[in-house]
Amino acid sequence: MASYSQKTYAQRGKEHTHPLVKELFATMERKQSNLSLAADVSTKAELLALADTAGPYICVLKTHIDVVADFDADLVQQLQALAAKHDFLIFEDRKFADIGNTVKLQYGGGIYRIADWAHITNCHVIPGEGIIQGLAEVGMPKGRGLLLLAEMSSVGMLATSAYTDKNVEMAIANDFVIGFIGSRRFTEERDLITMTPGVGLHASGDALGQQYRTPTKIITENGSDIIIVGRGIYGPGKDAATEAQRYREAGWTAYLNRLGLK
Ligand code: 6AU
Repeated sequence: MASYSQKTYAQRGKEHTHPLVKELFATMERKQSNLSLAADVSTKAELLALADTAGPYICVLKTHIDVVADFDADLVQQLQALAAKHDFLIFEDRKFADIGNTVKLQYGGGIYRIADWAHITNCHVIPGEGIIQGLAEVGMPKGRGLLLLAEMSSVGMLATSAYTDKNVEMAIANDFVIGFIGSRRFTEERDLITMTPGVGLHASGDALGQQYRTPTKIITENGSDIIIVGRGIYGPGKDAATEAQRYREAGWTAYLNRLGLK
């Protein structure tokens, strides 16, 4: 059987059984985009402006909602309106890491009520499989999906070898898991997606351990599905609309090259 990374996003969407992943692949195909924007800005106005500017070029908006100083319920409503206007999904990069019972409370409640509006969220499996079960109890009935942090992009990260393999095992065994954060395709057992952060066309890293690889490396060579780009798009001196278009083009070209279509 051909690797999933040799199939088109459209084909994978058709064959997939998870409605959210079907929707994600269909969005990617419609917009010809495998770009997710990491919108790490600290005010409501900045986040909404960035989502509106980059919205036409992305398949997924990734948020860190707890860095927004003036967060309120209206921000969520406006983000949802932008998601509808520009046709993208929302991924709250919460990186849950506690026992099942606690993450249930954190995911469904509190100020942010993440499960009410984020199509996708992610977690570390350091506490064991209970974290997935706890999150699934809240997210499954709402049609949400979970990514496991099988690897990280930073210097000296500890998610390697046996730990990464455990992530893959747990992902295969749990229907609520739709894929991974990591640098490559991890399994052919079922069609689990990979979203990759630490992607840049020019910079090699930052002062705090972030490391950047190119879309070609990540998509064409490593078989990942979606590139996550933050400061490469909105960093100092950058025009977010121009950069979002550039990264969309780079990510899509890398995908076509992988399929041998370009
Ligand atoms: O492009 P950057 O470096 O400005 O932003 C990268 C984004 C940030 C990180 O919180 C996130 O990607 N990230 C993650 C995610 C997505 O879970 C994991 C990781 O290993 N490295 C990483 O940078 O919002």
